[in-house]
Amino acid sequence: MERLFRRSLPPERLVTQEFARSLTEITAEISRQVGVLVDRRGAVSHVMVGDARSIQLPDWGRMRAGTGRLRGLRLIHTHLGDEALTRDDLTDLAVLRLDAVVAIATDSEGLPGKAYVASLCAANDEGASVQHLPPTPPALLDFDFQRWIREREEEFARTARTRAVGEGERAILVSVTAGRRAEEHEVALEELKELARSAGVSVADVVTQHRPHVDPKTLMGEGKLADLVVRAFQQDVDLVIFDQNLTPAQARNLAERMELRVIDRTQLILDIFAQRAISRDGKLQVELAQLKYRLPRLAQQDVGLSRLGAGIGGRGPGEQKLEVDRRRVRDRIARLERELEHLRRERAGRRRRRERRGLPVLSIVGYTNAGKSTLLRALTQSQVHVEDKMFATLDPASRRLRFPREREVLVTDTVGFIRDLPPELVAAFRATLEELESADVFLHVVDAASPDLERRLAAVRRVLDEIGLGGVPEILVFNQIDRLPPGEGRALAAQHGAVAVSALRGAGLEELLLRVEDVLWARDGGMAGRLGFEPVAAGGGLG
Ligand SMILES: Nc1nc2c(ncn2[C@@H]2O[C@H](COP(=O)(O)OP(=O)(O)OP(=O)(O)O)[C@@H](O)[C@H]2O)c(=O)[nH]1
Ligand SMILES: [Mg+2]
Repeated sequence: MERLFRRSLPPERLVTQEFARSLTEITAEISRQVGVLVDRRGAVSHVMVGDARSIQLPDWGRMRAGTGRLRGLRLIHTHLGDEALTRDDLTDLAVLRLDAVVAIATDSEGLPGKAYVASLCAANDEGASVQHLPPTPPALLDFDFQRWIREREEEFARTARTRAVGEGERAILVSVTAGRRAEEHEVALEELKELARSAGVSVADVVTQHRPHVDPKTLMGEGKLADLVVRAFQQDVDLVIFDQNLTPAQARNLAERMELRVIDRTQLILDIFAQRAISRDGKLQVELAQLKYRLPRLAQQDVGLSRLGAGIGGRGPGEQKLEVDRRRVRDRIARLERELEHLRRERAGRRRRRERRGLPVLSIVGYTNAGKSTLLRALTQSQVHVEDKMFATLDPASRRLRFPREREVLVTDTVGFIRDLPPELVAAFRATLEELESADVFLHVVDAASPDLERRLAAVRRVLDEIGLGGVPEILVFNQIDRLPPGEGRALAAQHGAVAVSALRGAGLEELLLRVEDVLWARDGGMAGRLGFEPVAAGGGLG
């Protein structure tokens, strides 16, 4: 085996008959695969022995090649029989960005049979990223290897350049489910795409897997994971986003297997929050949520590193540095919590003063992107920020709204809700959500055109319940009815006892205001009766 290290190839050859033979001879002798990694000068840098069916490459976690570039090493190994490249071979090719992978068949006399060669190429329109050469004996692989590899690298550099222009990060979205119904799954994926778009990430590809049980280590099965690795290379993505929340261990396993940044839906949402936060409160809350999310992951990283400590990877942050990191994160969390508590008290004071002035508070709540801010704008002719992105609003905004008879209310708009938010995240936004505690009535805004309406409604009510505000009176507002066929929005709203509006077009607002008056003041004046108001649920005047 040692002597393999002393072998070398002429720099202009991918492989030679003689070189191949030195590998197949050993393979025939020991009935195991034998492989070498060869650099561009033709020198052997690693020698590996596998078993009869596969061969393991050195673990290069930390030595990842830069994007758009090849590693400058090719894998030349033997197969016991005449067998094409395996999925493992192709995965190694993609993950390690090898110059090429060559499998040489070993014949019954221990001589080289055909060589199977694959190399990476920039993803073309057909999506092909792996190029196979026709199987031939190694002796016939006599093209100019140096030139061949140079052309490939130039092609990579070209595609890397074209995509750097005006494009954000690219991601593959992944969803692995067990048990969820197909239609529900579809909706969840659409939402994930929407979240990605809101974060400024472009979606290169979507991969889904449905299995009886999710794998506790990596969620997806071995084969699917290997496919994902190849696709990630093919699409030249920067990261992979899972719809399912990943445990720290899963996130690490996946990142290690793919040598790519792997995040989950929660992290994506946190990222959007971080991009949006403007107020001091908002910024502190996002940072707190991010740190709380990171802390257990730091601990996890530590376990990983001590395991790797014996071998490669000793150059990474050591045990001590991580301990320091963890302590610093904990200190920072404590500081942020103190500061937020201080801001919270200030806000509570402001709220009390407001309450003393006796203004009723109407809080707009609802799923993200339902049109809450648009409704605040429409009701109060104000210029709050509206955008077709999830979580456009992070900081609460309040505006006065005047009713007849000198009556005034305060309308507040705040961060939207979303399904399956981890409790830590909700906790981090306590300060903002507390704003809702002074609400006399919720205007619960629903995007009536959403295919997912019922679930969104339920998700919002669940969060309100969780923060102890499930008992506050609610006026259900079915917004965006202009996006539905005429009459449909109103009918749908009527089914749910909701007011149908189009905040954007200003339709249905009068009915909404009447309903508000009714809920706020009916008890002490019978307002509704006098204004001739009829509840929408009864179908009065709508449709
Ligand atoms: N067609 C139509 N679009 C609307 C209506 N109301 C809001 N929109 C659009 O929906 C998108 C989201 O509106 P926002 O008011 O920002 O929604 P939001 O609920 O405040 O969203 P977040 O703050 O992100 O939670 C914007 O593009 C609005 O123009 C409506 O009645 N009809
Ligand atoms: Mg908003």
